Amino acid sequence: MEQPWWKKAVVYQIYPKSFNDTTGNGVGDIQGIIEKLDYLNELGVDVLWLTPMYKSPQNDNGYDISDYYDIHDEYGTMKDFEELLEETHRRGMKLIMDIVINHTSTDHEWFQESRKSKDNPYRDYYIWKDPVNGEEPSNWKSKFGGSAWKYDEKTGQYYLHLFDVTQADLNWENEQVRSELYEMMKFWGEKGVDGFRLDVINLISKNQEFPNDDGSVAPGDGRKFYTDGPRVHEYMQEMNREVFKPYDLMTVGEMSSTTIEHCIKYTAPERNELSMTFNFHHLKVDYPNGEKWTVADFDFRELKQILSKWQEEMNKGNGWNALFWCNHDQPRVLSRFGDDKNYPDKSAKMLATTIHMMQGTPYIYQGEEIGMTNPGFESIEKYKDVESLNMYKEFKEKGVSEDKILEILKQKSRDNSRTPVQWDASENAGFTEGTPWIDVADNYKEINAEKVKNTDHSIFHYYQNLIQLRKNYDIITHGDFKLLTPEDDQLFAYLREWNGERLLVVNNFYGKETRFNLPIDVDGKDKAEILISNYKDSSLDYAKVHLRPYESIVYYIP
Ligand code: TEU
Repeated sequence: MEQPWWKKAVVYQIYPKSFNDTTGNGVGDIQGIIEKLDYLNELGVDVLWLTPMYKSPQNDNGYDISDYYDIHDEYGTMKDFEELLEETHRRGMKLIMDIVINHTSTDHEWFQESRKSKDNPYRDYYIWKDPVNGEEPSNWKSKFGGSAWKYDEKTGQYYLHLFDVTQADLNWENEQVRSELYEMMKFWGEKGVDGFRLDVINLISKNQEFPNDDGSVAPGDGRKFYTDGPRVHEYMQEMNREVFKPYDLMTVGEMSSTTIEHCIKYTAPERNELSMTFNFHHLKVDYPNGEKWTVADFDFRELKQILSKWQEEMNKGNGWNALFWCNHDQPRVLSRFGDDKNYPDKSAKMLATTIHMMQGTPYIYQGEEIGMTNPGFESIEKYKDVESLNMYKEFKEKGVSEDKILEILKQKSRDNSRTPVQWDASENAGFTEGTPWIDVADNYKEINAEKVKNTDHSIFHYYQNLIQLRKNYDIITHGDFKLLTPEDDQLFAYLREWNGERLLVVNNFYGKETRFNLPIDVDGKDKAEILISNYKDSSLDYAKVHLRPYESIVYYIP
C-alpha cells in the first residue's frame, strides 16, 4: 500500500513572534521567516508549522483569533504570507497553519455580535448559560486558572471559556458554526497551504448538560465532560470530508489529556479523521500527583513507560504519533530532561536520537537544533505569558513567597521556550535591532545558530544526520517498537524490527557511566553498523556496551 508522504517527514515548528524580526519592532515577522528559509532547508526539514499569525489582540500570543482571514499587522500582510508560502514551496518544503477553532477571541466580530442580545443571530455561535442560584452554571475551571465561565452584564448570562476569558468557546453543536469554520479552512486550502495543526481539537464537543464535576476523577475541573467529547469523532470525519480530503492536507491534532484509544480513532487511516496526534502524557512526568506548578525532578522510568506504551499501541491500532519533546507551551527539553550545564551537547543529541528513532513524525521546535535552554528569568517583570501571570497572581493571593513562585516559573513557565531564537553572538542574538518583546536568554554568545552551523559535529549537524537517516532507512518509519531493559534507571534502550532488519537504539539518559547488556538474542554481529552516535568512537559490540555520560548509539543490523 502506498504510504502517505508525511510518514517520512520531519516538521519544524516556528513561533513567529520569537523567530526573526526584520522591522526592528522587537517582534518576529513573516519576512523574518523568509530570510531564514535557506537555513531551514539546510537543516533538512520537510514541513514548517507556523503557530497562529492571524489578526489577534495577542492576549495569548495569537491563539486568540479575531479574524481568521487576515494576518496580524506586526507579522506583515497577506502578500507577505503568500510570498512565504511560495518561497517555502520553491525550496521543496511544505507549510502548515495552526488553526484555532475551539474558541475565538472575544474581539472576533461573531462574539461581538453574540454578546449583544439573546436573539442576535450569532448568539448560538458561543456557549451561553443562565446563572445557577446566582452563580456560575457549573464548577468547570479554566486551564489558565479561575472559573471557565464569565458573566456578561449585558444579557445576564455566562459564556464558556476553557482558556483565557478573552478566548470564548465556540458552539460546535451549531451547524452554521461548523460550516463557517470549514469555509474558512477552505480559504487557506485554496491559498495552497499543505495542512493544519489543530489547536486543542479534542475539546470541541462538550457534554450538553454542562454538569458539575463531582471530583471523582482527577483533576475534577470539568475536563471529563469535554475531553474527547461525545461528538468529536463525528466532527473530525465531517471536517475531513469537507476540508482535509478535498485539499489533500496533512493534519495534526493537538490532544489535551487524551487516551490512546481515542488517538487510534483520530488517526487510523480507514476512519478518515486526522493524519496524526500530539499527546502530552510523556510531558507530565515532572508533575508530581498531576501538579504542574511545583518544582520537581522528572520520573525517568515513567517517561520510558509512557513513550513505549504509545509506540506499541498506536502501532498495533494502526494509528500515527507526532513525536516531540518541546513546543511553545513547554520548557526547553535540554533544561528539562538533559543537562544544560555539564553536558549540553551530548545530552541534546541523546534526546534528539531518542525521539527521532521512534515510529511517528518528529517535530523540532525552533532553537532545539541549536541547543537552546530555559532562560532562567529572575523577576516577574520578565514573564509575558498569560498563564504564567495568572498563576503568579493566584499563588500571591494564597500567600506563597515571591522566591518560591519564581523558582516554579523558572522551571515550568511556557515563556521558557518563547525567548527569541539565538541566531548569532551580536546584540539581541541577531533576533532584532530593536527591543525584543521578551528577553533573549543570557547565554546567546555561547549558544547560537551561527556557531553550531560552523562547528563540525555540532548539534545542528547531528539533527541534519538524524533527518537524513529517516529518509534513507524505511525501518525508522515502519519498524515495530520494543522497549528493552524497562526496569533500568538510566538506560532508554529499544529495538525496532521490520522486514528482517533491526535497529537497536541505546541511550544513556544520565551523566554517569553505565553498561548495557542486550537482554535478548539479536544475531548479525558481523553485519552490524553504527548509523549515528554522539561520541566518535562508540563500541560496535552492541551486545555489551559501555556507555559514557549521555552516550547515544544507533545500531543497524540488517
Ligand atoms: O494549548 C493547549 C493546552 O492545553 C496547553 O498545552 C496549555 O498551554 C497547558 O495545558 C497549560 O498548562 C494550546 C496552545 O498550544 C496554547 O499555546 C494555547 O494557549 C491554548 O491551546 C489555547 O489556545
